[in-house]
Amino acid sequence: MFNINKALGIVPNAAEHGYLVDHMLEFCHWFMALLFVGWSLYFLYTIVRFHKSRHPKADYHGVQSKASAHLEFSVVLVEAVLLLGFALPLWGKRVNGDQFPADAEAVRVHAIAEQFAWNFVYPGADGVFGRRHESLITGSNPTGRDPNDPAGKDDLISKNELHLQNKKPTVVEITSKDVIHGFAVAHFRMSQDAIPGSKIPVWFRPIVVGEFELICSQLCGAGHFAMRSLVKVHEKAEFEAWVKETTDLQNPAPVAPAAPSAAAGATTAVSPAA
Ligand SMILES: [Cu+2]
Repeated sequence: MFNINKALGIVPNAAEHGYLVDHMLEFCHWFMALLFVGWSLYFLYTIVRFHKSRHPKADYHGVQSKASAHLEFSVVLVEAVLLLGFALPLWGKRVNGDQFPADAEAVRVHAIAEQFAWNFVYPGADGVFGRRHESLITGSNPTGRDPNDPAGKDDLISKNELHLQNKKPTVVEITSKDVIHGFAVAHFRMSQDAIPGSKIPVWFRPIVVGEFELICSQLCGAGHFAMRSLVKVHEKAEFEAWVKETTDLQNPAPVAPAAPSAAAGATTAVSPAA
């Protein structure tokens, strides 16, 4: 069937819940197209039907038939069904805390917006985000990480690159350092404002491996147009490799002290090539 969403240039869906949004959009577009054609035809009809040559004198009683009232009522009914039957339940499902994936089974990221960039923080190997505070934010500490919190020692920071694992539920907690920004990924059919002082969680499950674009969806200043970020959805092994590589780069494991000579001899014994 002819797909209005596609004809209007919607980007392909890349998130599990995206099809639900697309179905609703498709239905809305068909409904609006029907209304547009219907009312346009009615408009043309009235131009002819009530032309001055046929009605030299105005009729002060107006329409007697109830047809237009019934039509208006049906339109309101369809709109109510759209809103109460589709839009609100879908929204409820997306924001209901009970339906969020458990921490252990999700990729968790904190997204911190600023003029004009995105900082992403991952909890690192311990799975715990370290403390952060806005008073600690400096040029070299863009996320305000508290150096005294051991949980934050292994946190990973990625600027303008959001790395995700395909098929794995993802929870992003969104906030902002300065003004209101918007976290919007059209391919994931999602958009959520980033509000200073608020931490707003969203969740989704990417289902397509590839590169997508995250844009700021709130006019946030002179550099707004450039406030975009790469979203890279990896296969599991590739994602784990990225985590390891970033960990080695940002939080290298402390170098082990030189082994005593006896141990060195043992190593030589099992590995003659060395
Ligand atoms: Cu912005």
